[in-house]
Amino acid sequence: MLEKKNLELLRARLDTPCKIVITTHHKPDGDAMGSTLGLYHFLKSFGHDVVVITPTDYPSFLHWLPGNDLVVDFEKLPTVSIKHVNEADFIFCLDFNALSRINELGEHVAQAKGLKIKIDHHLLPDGFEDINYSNIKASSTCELIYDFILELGSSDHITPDVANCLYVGIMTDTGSFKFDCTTPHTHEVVANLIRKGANSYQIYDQLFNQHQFRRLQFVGFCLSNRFHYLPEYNTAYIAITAQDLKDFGISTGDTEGLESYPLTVKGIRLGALIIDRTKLVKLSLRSKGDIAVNEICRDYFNGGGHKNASGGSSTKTLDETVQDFLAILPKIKHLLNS
Ligand SMILES: [Mn+2]
Repeated sequence: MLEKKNLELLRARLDTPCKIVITTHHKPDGDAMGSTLGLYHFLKSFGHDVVVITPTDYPSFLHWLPGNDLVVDFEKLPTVSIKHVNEADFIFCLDFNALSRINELGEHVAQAKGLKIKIDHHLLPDGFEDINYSNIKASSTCELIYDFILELGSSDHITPDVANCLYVGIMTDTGSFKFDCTTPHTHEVVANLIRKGANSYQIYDQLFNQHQFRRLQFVGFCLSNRFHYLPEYNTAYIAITAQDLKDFGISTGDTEGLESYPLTVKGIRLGALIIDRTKLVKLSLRSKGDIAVNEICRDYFNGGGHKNASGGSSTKTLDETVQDFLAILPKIKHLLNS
């Protein structure tokens, strides 16, 4: 909930056209792009001058989103991006809780004069913002954007474009409504988004039925040759080499979804996807119940996220990173086997 003074301040200042920047975490996912573009269309409907700036590029399965062509990629257009950040009256920071999550763009946001509003659902925020609209119990940032719009009393500005964008983030961050974070409120929000014009079938089709055939072959290869099953620890992981990615012509977005396979095995409570991205080895951890993978990512892999879904990285080799991961298992065996 917004404090009354902040609600009044936002209502008053958003009443007259102003300059707004919306940004989100690096390598944006469905929730990051859905929330930034959903808020973009919402704010545009008031006549504001709005720019979405991403710290990096994002996967092509999100490029169909309305407004995609207007997104400014900081890595490609740093000067333009910095100018927008410096001139903005408002900077909305969505789906991240620490400026380190937006790379170098963070330094510019930190010193910008505009009012910073954070809307997010991650644990352990670092408090860089002026106004905080966060809830770690929310399924997604998109769900929070919906709540934020309602608190402003502007649900009549939820156009089909806004509704479609917000639906995307809720659908992706809840694993199509199957993760623990999916609440009755989540379903109420998506019901209203469908009423406002979100096309749930079309969104599903755009998100999940657009793979290249080689991507499916790659998934088959990983499940047959790169899948490791450790029943004594109720753990399974997939480790992918840089050469594997090369052999199948795999880009960043193509590995999306692989991290959920380990947990589909009966009895598995901790799953990892470990990929050698050449410069860094990236880890995506998933868990069930009380196994807090955000703590594992924070303590061992310079990362963080949600309790049951987190990410991190390592500067060591793939083999060394796998060994580091395996070395953690005996320490948490009591949790894995409880
Ligand atoms: Mn999110």
